[in-house]
Amino acid sequence: IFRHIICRNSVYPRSNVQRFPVPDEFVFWAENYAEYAPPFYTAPHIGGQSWADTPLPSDGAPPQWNHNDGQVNRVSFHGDYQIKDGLPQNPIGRTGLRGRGLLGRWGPNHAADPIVTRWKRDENGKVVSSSISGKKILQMVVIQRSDNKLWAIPGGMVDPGENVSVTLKREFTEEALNFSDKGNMVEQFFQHGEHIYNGYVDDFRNTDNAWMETTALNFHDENGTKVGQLQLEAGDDATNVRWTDIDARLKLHANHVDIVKEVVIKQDAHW
Ligand code: RP5
Ligand code: MG
Ligand code: MG
Repeated sequence: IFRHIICRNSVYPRSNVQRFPVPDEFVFWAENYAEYAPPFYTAPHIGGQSWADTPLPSDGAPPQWNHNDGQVNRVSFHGDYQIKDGLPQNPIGRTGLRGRGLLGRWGPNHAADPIVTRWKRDENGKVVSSSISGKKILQMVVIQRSDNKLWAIPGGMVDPGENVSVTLKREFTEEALNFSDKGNMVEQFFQHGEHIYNGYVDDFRNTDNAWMETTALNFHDENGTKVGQLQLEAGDDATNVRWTDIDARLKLHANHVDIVKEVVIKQDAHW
């Protein structure tokens, strides 16, 4: 069973709040952890933001937990989550921190991750295979995140009322093409995605009451003549962008490598 790691035992990002230590054996809520006393923290700057919920607990009507009202999707891919003391509970388990931290929503915060791939080619345009596995080498577009400096899938949050298919193309255009509209080719390219993953992301911002979930699709440029030949340019919250070879040495933000690995299996590529 999956246990989150990245969202435990560290100082919470952009703060000096130390998470309460959560050893492996106490991650799941079902394990009794009597000493557990995590601090409560919500980053001050998210107050009043249009993309953020209002503070909890409050006297007003609570958000519609486990429900999608067409604007905000509060449904988790992991089934109905519990509400404890008025706050939604992380479906994977303890993170050492209560509150929302840097996340706007209580409960699931839905993101979308476009995995844009092409085959590695030599200078003559011939596809390169690994001398070890004999399999073709995949390349993908990665961006360097400005918040933690880690390379990552160019993903982002689903805006209120936005269809995930729109988020996938929008975030790629913002972060890897610096908002430049490359016209119909990119539009067409993003209409043919292969579904890869729906669910929890082990993101460094997760808390006991707010967590990231994503929808990841693979957009593959088989001949390298579409997005595979575009000039990339980092934009928005990305400080760098590049094509990278995919293999067992790849290190990415959160547990993005687990998601990328699924693409490798589907494409029967070198790992
Ligand atoms: C990740 O954070 C998700 O998988 C997605 O890539 C990203 C969304 O957050 P922002 O990039 O908008 O910060 O964990
Ligand atoms: Mg973004
Ligand atoms: Mg992003």
